Amino acid sequence: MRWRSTRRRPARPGTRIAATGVLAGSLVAGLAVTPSAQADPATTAPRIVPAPVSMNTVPGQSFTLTRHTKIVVGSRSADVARVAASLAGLARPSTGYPLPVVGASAGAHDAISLRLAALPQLGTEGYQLNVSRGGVQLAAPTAAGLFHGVQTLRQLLPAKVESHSAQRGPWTVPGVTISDHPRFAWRGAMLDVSRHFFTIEEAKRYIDEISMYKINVLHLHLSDDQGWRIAIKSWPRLATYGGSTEVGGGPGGYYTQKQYTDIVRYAAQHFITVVPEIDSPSHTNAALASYADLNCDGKAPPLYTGTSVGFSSVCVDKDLTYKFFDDVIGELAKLTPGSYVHVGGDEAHSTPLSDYVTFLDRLQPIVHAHGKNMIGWNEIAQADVQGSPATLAQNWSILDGNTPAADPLATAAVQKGVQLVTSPANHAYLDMQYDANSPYGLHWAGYVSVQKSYQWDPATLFTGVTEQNIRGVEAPIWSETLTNIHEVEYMAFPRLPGIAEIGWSPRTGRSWDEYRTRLAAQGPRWTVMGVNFYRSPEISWDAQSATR
Ligand code: NGO
Repeated sequence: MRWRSTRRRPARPGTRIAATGVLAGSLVAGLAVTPSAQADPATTAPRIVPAPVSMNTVPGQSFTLTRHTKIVVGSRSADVARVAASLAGLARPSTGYPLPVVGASAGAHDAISLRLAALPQLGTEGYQLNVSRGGVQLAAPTAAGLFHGVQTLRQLLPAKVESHSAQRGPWTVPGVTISDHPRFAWRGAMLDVSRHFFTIEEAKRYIDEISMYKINVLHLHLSDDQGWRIAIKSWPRLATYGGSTEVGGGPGGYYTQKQYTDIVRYAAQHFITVVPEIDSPSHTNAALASYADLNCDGKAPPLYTGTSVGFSSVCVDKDLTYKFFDDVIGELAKLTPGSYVHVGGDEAHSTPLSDYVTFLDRLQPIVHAHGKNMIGWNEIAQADVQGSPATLAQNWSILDGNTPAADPLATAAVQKGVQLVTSPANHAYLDMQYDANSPYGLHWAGYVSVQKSYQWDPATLFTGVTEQNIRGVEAPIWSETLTNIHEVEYMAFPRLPGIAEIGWSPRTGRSWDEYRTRLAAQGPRWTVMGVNFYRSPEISWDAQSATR
């Protein structure tokens, strides 16, 4: 696609800064902002990621929190009350203010007010945020919208609001009017907990971090050759034996069903839907090692701790194989409120194509029988997949990102009415190294700089695929080289917010030069939060980001 560079024309104070022209943050009143180490909050349009659909800055107006400020909940809804509580939980420790959560009768003066409102134009996740001298008014059609609005409000407050200890104010929110809603319904992040296991605390920390950028899907890659990570009661050895190692031979681990439910619930509180993946028919060595009967020759292979792919396959001819997936998907479906189960389907190099198609054609009805829709990696488009019900194919091809290319699997999916989730490996794979000096990561899809991770668009990846064929975007993070959440953070930040923006913000007006000035403002926030981010030299980070 053709990237429009930021149009640098002067803005009058109060100018509407909308995505159809110039995105928020690119302009100072009367001055273009160049990527700078420091931005003066008094004169700069707020730098929000993902960029809101529209933002008016209101000069001369701002709201400063005081010890009398209250959080007013204007709707009787447990979900809204929870969103209010999360805002209070964030801001109380750092401001030192009581910030009581109170009902609408307390009045809206000196308050942050949250209320549900009939605003159908904002869809199921949008919100409106108005900041004026008297307070902050946040309105949305759903609690999810209010939650996303709170994430924007966080970025309007000084970075130190993220601190767990009392900080000095002032806690000033600039005067703005924001109207915002997402471009795509699916804005995902994938965590591979199979190659290396990540604890529930680590999974929750990642949920905290991705939800700040309005990600709404957490895809958990729960099984692979190196480890099975979810307890299945009808096949207990999957977890106890198949989960007992990981890449490099460490002890691995698995989630009990109660722990998995805890992650799902925690994600839901952040308006994130968990999509569990059981990879098949390849990437199944951990299962094949756990149960000899799943193998065509009846012999269990040893556990695997290397990093090869595509060597394992379930036995497509055995009925037991389908009983196995029926049991596994059945248990998982009961634990998963979201409507999707991911069945993998990638890199089945040791499964002949006809067997692969037979397998997928039998697997899809099993997913549907348990009341779920199916998503798989784009190879599933070779089978008789059905767009109705809403099967999805997750494309992970290497693509130019700016010039549409013919992609046979994407074409096949779309011809079957299947929508795409786009994860181009050379742009969206967060496990790719930034450059040759990156201490972790792979580079089979090339090096993925921050700029490269941002400069692509889902609607212009493929020839013959339009925006209507696309459900959204997803940033996978595979963990062959990543052993803990700090290493995951280093790969995800600062690239994940850019993928989140591609999923949320309008396409028109996005430009790298403008984006990098907004991204620079995230550095101090992550520094305060203790997020281990890569201080890429591509970004002129705001000063407070440097300290470590
Ligand atoms: C590929 C492969 C995974 C690897 C990953 C590493 C897909 C869909 N299958 O992506 O097994 O872990 O690359 O980047």
